[in-house]
Amino acid sequence: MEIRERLERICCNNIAACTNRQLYEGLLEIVKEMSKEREVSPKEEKATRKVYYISAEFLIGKLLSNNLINLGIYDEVQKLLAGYGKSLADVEEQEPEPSLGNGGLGRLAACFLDSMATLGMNGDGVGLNYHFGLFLQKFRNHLQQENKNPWIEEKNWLERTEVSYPVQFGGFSVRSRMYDLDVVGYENRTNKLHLFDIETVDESIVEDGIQFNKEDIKKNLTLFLYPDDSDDAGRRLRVYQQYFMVSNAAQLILQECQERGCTLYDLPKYAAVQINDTHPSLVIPELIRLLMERGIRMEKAIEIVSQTCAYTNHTILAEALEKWPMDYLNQVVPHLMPIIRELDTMVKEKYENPKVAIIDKANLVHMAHMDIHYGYSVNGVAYLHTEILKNNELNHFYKLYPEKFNNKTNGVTFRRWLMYCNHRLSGYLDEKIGTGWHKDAMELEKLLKYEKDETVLRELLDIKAENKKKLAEYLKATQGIELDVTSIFDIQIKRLHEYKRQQMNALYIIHKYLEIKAGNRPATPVTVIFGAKAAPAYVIAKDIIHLILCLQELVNNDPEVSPYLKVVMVENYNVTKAEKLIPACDVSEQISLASKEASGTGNMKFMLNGAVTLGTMDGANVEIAQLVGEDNIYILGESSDTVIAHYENATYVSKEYYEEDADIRRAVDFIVSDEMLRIGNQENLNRLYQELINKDWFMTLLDFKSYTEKKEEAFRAYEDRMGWAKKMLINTAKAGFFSSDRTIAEYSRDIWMK
Ligand code: 26V
Repeated sequence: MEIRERLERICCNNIAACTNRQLYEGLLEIVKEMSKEREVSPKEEKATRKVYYISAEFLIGKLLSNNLINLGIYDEVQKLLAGYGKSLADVEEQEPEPSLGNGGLGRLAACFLDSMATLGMNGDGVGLNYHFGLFLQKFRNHLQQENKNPWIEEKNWLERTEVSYPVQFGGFSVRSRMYDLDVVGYENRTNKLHLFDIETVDESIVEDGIQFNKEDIKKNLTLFLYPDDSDDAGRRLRVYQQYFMVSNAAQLILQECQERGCTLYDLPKYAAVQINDTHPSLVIPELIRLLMERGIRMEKAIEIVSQTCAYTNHTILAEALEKWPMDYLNQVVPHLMPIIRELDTMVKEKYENPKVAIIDKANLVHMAHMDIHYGYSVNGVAYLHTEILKNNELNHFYKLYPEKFNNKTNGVTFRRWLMYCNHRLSGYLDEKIGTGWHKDAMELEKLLKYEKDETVLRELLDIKAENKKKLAEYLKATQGIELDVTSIFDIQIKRLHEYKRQQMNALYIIHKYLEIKAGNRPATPVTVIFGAKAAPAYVIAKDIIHLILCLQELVNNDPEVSPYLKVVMVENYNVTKAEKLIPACDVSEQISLASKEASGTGNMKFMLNGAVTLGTMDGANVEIAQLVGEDNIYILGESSDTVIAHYENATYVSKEYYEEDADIRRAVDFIVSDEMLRIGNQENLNRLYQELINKDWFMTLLDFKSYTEKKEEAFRAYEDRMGWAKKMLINTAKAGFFSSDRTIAEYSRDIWMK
């Protein structure tokens, strides 16, 4: 049946009279039906090894438009609605965004699911059905406020399934329920994202903001993503969540394998389990336990599981590498402890070095160590990151198992991050180089032949200008902020963390503000845009948000400065906002302290959409620089080697930079100036000031000088519009390598189908 007829049936034969809500719900049903038709039954399955991508986060974003594109009916639906005076964009506004992730790691998992389905692979995601996901951010009195973020409406994308498993915790047990989301590949098969939940969850126990009783596991287990882990109860709840997730995953994997005729001894032939960071690491002892329960002796079970599980590392930050106290594990999963102890004993018998032990002297269980010893692959997420793992962070392990280590540079799905979010550019590329790039991203290189074509370069500038206008309208409507669309849009959007150094960007704003005050006005005005959520218990990150919000007020209301410089902090930054911000960006801020950003994926999305990177030699920026060449990227700051040496020898002293450089001192002192204190809070601003001078663990002041110089250089280059457009073109043309289709093909070749 035609889409129009189907929609009419749902909308009582009168599409023009339908509300956007009705249209959304109607399209949701149609898309669900159509995705079902693309499911592959186990019998038709070609590959015997199925991928289970287990992850605590899947930052999938809104699904309607993405699924329409992947089903190949986006244009048709858009035209159909337009014919009745309706706008698909307005209909999309009806859909709540599921915020089932914190940032890059979760969004990567979502891109990977898209690519697996697009490449026709048999691969599902397994995670948790958080009812409120990541908190909803509001700004009040220049501070971040956290609120719950419900997304599961009566009509939604989730399908309740018949699958339900018992999960045993210390002292009590629960029953799970599996909900499925369809993962529609681009013009290809439909896979599943399995999200587990329990039926006793009680949304009403959430008090003001995001507070709730952390001890009442049966009521709170799947309420929030990463509940505040600043206290013991919060941390324990994370262990409950993690075990609940992996016990369900393990039971599902064994059930599906057996349904496909696997003897369990053959498990590695039927299943590849990818452990996305250490949150799902307990899947290793859980699978061993379940195999033993089914009559396989321990040694054999360990061997089977070790050939089934592979681990991806996403960070070298010590505080993010999970180590759980034995006390917690004894309480939450006592039945796993004999297995974990045995795994540790085997390691200790084989290797003397205490640094590779699973259980350390302080009785902490190192989750990554368990993954490396008892998984068959360990991968980093960008070239530099994997090198640092091999040569520094995980060097002891690399020496033991060099063959397990491999790199898989991250990627992003071009369906969402170009075709959907930037219709104008995507359509223009189709005209110029054909549509082959939709499936083979390397075809974007065809654009290079227009490098010197002034008409094309001008078109690219026009498209960017239109996208900037559209963003300005959106920010005006949603946050009441006026943007100068002729200004340079300089954008930094990512989780708030000291290592990402939003504070360095804020110091630049102060510097620029004072320069403009002194009469040094930029040729083209600049708009510095931020979007970031800070973890609720991360005090300094929240102070940095406070600083930015105070600067927004100060700068934008200063008539001497605001014609030349504006500051915008976008509220509740999420996938939907990223989709609007990225196409409108001129300068992409990727200024992490070298060695600390494992990869970054925003950097890839910006590049693809024709922004020029201003960044450090960190994560995937290194590969971007290699691809586009030094004329088409602005690189600043010290190298990862220098930074690593500073940490090793404790040679970085921020106060020295503060005392020796007048510009740095002027900018840092301004944080606690009278102007700022009139707007902001002494406590927050002073704490941040002290932190920068006395600690600055992530070395902001180290790169400040180089940063301001490079940023000015980039802004100067922007004046040559044709020269800049050429840089934009080269960035888009060279972005093909960063398609998650390429990344997934590599995972498949080197890890899953090996
Ligand atoms: C986690 C935590 C949790 C506790 C508080 C501090 C903290 C700091 C960082 C993290 C990061 C967890 C792992 C993660 O999200 N890594 C990101 O993974 C992306 C996909 O591979 C990658 O592009 C980012 O560079 C990396 O930061």
